[in-house]
Amino acid sequence: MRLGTSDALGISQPIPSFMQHPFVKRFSFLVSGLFAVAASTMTSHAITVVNGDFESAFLAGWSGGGPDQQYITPGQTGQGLEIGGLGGAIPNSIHQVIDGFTVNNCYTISFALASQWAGGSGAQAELSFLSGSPTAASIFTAPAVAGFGQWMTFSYNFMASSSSVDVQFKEILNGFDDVAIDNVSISGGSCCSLPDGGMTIAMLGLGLGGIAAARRKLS
Ligand SMILES: [Ca+2]
Ligand SMILES: [Ca+2]
Repeated sequence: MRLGTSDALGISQPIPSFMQHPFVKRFSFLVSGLFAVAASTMTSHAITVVNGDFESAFLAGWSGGGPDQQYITPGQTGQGLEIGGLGGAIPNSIHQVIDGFTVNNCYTISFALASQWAGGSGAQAELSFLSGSPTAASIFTAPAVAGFGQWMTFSYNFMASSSSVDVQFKEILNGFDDVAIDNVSISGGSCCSLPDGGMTIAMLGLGLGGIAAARRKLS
């Protein structure tokens, strides 16, 4: 890898002045490695959930649903989507293949849920990854307030094992109740809380330690 011409990402960059220092030139392989690691930890891609706020046309961007399976509801903001639909507590689902992920990076998906009937302890939705992520499914319970009267925002961390992840929300039978969803969004693109993230930080530390050790040897 040649410094100053292109980095590991193939992007041309000017040579920083400190790169001309004899010490830095001698141990450029360490510095370049450090730059590559730093670049990988800072890489972030915008992740777009199509119609994540459900303000577009009915079910635009989402698959798996249909008329009499889902309904537009009052939302957390604007309008939301009732996942279960007709009659109450029908385990219907919606899913969307979302692109733009970096493999082995972790992300946070956020979404809001509300109950239609609040006949029990609150309507429930299961979040699962049909493909593109090894992260386990999880069930979330909306506030037990009828008429979609109270929304709660949830967040869940997951790892991408593919550039495309198929995200599904499914109604879970929890008494006679239907769950509504709104404001699905995804952020992140680094691995801070998962094992890979720890390894990246450790590698960064090793890189800094290596340079410090080399500096001590020189002096
Ligand atoms: Ca909305
Ligand atoms: Ca219903």
